[in-house]
Amino acid sequence: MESDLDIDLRSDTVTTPSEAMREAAANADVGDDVYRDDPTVNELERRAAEAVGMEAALYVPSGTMGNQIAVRTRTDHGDELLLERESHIYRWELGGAATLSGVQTRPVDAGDRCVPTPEQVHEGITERDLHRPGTSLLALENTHNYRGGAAIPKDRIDAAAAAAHEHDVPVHVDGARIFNAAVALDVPASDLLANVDSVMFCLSKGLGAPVGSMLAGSTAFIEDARRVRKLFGGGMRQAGVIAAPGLCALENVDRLADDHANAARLAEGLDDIPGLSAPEPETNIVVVNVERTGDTATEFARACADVGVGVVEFDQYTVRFTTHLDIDREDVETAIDRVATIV
Ligand code: TLP
Repeated sequence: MESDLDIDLRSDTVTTPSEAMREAAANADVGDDVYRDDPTVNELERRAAEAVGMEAALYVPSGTMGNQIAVRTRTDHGDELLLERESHIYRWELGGAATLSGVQTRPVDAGDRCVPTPEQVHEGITERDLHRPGTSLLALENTHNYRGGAAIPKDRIDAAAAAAHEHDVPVHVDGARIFNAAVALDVPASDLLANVDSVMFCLSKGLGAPVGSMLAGSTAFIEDARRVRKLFGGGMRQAGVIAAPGLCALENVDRLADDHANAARLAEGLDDIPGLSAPEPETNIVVVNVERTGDTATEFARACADVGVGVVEFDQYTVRFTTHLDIDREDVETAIDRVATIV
């Protein structure tokens, strides 16, 4: 089913590949990547690892698969995975940690801090004994999607990671939008990740690639992760065709600042509409509370779709608007005007 949304703010995943990306795909040098023979994938993995300051990286079909490979690589059946209550891995990955890795998840409510405090980490980690399973991974998220694209500063990540490391528990970051965090905080992504053990980031979100995510970490971790990717059915062959647009996507980091500025304007305009409440966003995600309009999020999202504006519902009374590469300032102003007509 094709979309009639001419201003599609449902997600930053909806971008279509640029001409440069299509050309790169058409001209990519390829080989069988399961034999590690694809020069374009190899180059993407090298550049991606460099971009996040890790030793090695693995190209995976999606962010979900990248996160789930990290969980499976780090855990054994019956272990515990410590994570945040509103994290993507916990809420939106179909319980994959349980079904694919057989782990028990232990959610912590970090509130607006988005990352558990060191005290919460110490308290949340269980040491293996006769009765208790033992924690083998802490997962964090940056930016934090559900909490409005919040960009988590380095000191908060480092504090949680240090607490986990005291128990020899490694730390994975779901950095689907790590470069949005880096741009918003004006620090290199590698600084934000300097004290964690692995990161997944998406090429297919704000960076604009049609498909693909990267999992990065130590060389030994990525070797293990490569086997798990195969196990999960993610071993790809002449993947250079899709990795080539991914290489173009790595050039789109700095321009994320435009998406953040557009999101700020969008939030301001929506917040001015009586009945809507839209706090100032830190990155490209605007979470709007619609309760005072008398509509539920479902009704509001449907009304937005009727005027060609795509949004997604988050909760009973909250909807998410996301800016991206295919949305310019004029689209933002038009979206605000159209939403004003339906409230
Ligand atoms: N999130 C999607 C939806 O699933 C909600 C979106 O439109 O934002 N981590 C985070 C923080 C994410 O937001 C997402 C995608 C993923 C992982 C999964 O990535 P994909 O969709 O590539 O599997």
